[in-house]
Amino acid sequence: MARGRSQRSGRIGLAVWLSGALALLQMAAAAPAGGTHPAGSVLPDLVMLAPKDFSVEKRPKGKRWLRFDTVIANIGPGRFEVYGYQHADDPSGTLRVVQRIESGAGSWAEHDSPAAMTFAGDGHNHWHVIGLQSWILTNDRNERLGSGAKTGFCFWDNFRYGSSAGAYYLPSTTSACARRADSIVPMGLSVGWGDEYPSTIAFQYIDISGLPFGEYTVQVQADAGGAFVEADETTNNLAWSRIRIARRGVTVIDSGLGPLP
Ligand SMILES: [Ca+2]
Ligand SMILES: [Ca+2]
Ligand SMILES: [Zn+2]
Repeated sequence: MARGRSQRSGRIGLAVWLSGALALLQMAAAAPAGGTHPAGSVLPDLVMLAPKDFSVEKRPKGKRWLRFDTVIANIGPGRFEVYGYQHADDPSGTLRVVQRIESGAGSWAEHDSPAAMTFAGDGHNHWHVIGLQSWILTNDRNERLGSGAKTGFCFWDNFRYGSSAGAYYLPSTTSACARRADSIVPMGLSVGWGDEYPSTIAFQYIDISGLPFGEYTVQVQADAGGAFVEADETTNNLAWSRIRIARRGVTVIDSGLGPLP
């Protein structure tokens, strides 16, 4: 979620951010989560909602960005809670990520995740988990034409998705996405809460420069790298919207939860 729109990070910062993010994604793919957690653990379950609020932003030199809104949510039964910490073996500013899993009766187990956190890089002065969401643009033959510009995600309870309880994970109360006094960086999603990324925030787009007007599909996935343990790791991590991009704008033809039909 965006909290600031400052654009202080320059071109060098962006380059570092992108190369680091790619390397970390490869790490995540090489070491999927599958570690142990106690029997009876109460796991989170991440889902994506169908992308929405599409528009095309015209950029200098004829470039065009397809912007849209994404929401990741936790439908439970357990909380989705992580924290980042600096390990002495890692470059300064790249945090390892631990998933905390409710193991019943108020106790928690800690599960090393192959994910990583990095700071800022998108103009936001907060920490992000790399690779929590992935987005691709495909044509009607399901060929991949583009992917999301945003690779880091700071998440907390800002989109109600079925819960009647109040938000718990917040920047103001749980220091979500900020380094606490004890130097860890916590993030989380309560059961029945999600995190919304409005279409206007930094890097919330797929570059469609050079693509003709026509029909396309935007597919979104939570935890594509398998970094986090969930109650359901499969189809509910996916969602999609079929869109028509025309001179006058973008319309949604159809959308759905789960894999493409
Ligand atoms: Ca899931
Ligand atoms: Ca997962
Ligand atoms: Zn951010």
